[in-house]
Amino acid sequence: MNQLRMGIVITLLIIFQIVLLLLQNNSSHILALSSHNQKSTLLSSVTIGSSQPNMRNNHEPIKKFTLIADDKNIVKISPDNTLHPGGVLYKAMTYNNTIPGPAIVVNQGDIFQITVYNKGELVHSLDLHGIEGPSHALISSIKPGENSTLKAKAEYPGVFMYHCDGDNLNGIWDHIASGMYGGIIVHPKNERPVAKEFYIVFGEIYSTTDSGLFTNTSNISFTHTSVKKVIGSFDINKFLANKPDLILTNGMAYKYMPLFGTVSKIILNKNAEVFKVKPGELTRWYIVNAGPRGYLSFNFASDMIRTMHYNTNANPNNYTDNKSAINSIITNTHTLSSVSKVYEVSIPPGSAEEIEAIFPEQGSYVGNDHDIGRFLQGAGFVVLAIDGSTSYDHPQGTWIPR
Ligand SMILES: [Cu+2]
Repeated sequence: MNQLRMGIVITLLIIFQIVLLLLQNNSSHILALSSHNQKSTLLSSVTIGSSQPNMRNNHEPIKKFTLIADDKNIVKISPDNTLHPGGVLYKAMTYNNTIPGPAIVVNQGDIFQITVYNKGELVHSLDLHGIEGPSHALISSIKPGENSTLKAKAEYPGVFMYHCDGDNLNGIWDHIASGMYGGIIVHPKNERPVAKEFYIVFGEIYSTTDSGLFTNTSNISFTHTSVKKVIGSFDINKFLANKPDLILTNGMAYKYMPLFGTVSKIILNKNAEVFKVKPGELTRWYIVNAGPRGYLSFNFASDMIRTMHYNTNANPNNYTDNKSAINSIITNTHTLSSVSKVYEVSIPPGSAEEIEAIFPEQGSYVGNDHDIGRFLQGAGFVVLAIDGSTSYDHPQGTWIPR
């Protein structure tokens, strides 16, 4: 009986020891977590900086975005068509594996955070337009395998470009021309009417292997087992001569353009997705011209557009005389300051425009660059106004959340 009691006591002691050990392990795990949290909090407060006191005291949740920089993606930048037999491949540089990078969407007044992870072999970075101060607008020189974070406040409504600066501007030409760009959209505080909204980014390609229209640049050698594909990369001489090979719309030339011609057709893209809208509905377009060199002369054929500009420059502290200070206070609203109805708008490289349009009747309209050379190189997209269009039939990657 005593032996049985002793056995029970010993068993209980062993169980107690095991439980103790488990608890110790758990607490060290919790400790590790809390020290990790502490580290990131410290990092955050350093990033915020003392020049932005209103940011430090803001308790609203921070919107967080992640961009993965890479330079090893091979992308198809032209479909196989008459102009580019076999299609065109290019060794791109990307955020989140796509040209363009994702639309970063925030509301005016939001505090947001972007972390860039460098998954590539080169040094990458981030340059946000529409944000003031290098500590908020820039992440410079992230080495392969490393990451870095910026925090900013979205003060100015509208649409702006973001892009890679290479290694502190060294290589900025290559990195933008190879696809490291996208758009940041800041919805204004004063809510505008509901519209169907779209994101489109134009960008040029200067490729080492492209020798012009009607030339097959996709294959170099056929063996009995394989077809070797030619993959282009950045051509600095074409870039300096301002001679792009293709103009991409959201990462591909002719992406949304099925064909030219009615009587005599040139098929551009058998798999083209087109933009669909309802006749008479309000549509809003965030159009970025990533360049890196050419101007975009944007219009919708057979329609008028409205360009939306916000009054964002009126800080009374920046004015020295009384009159301009008073004027600036009156107009310091950050609201829509001018709406112009025009046929065409010029969008310089590195710039972007918020455009509204109503397509009045059923039919097909073409958003295009009226530099017709660039249009031939891919800078156009078809908009189909049809009654059956819904709020959800966006081409992939072009929808802008509210
Ligand atoms: Cu880069």
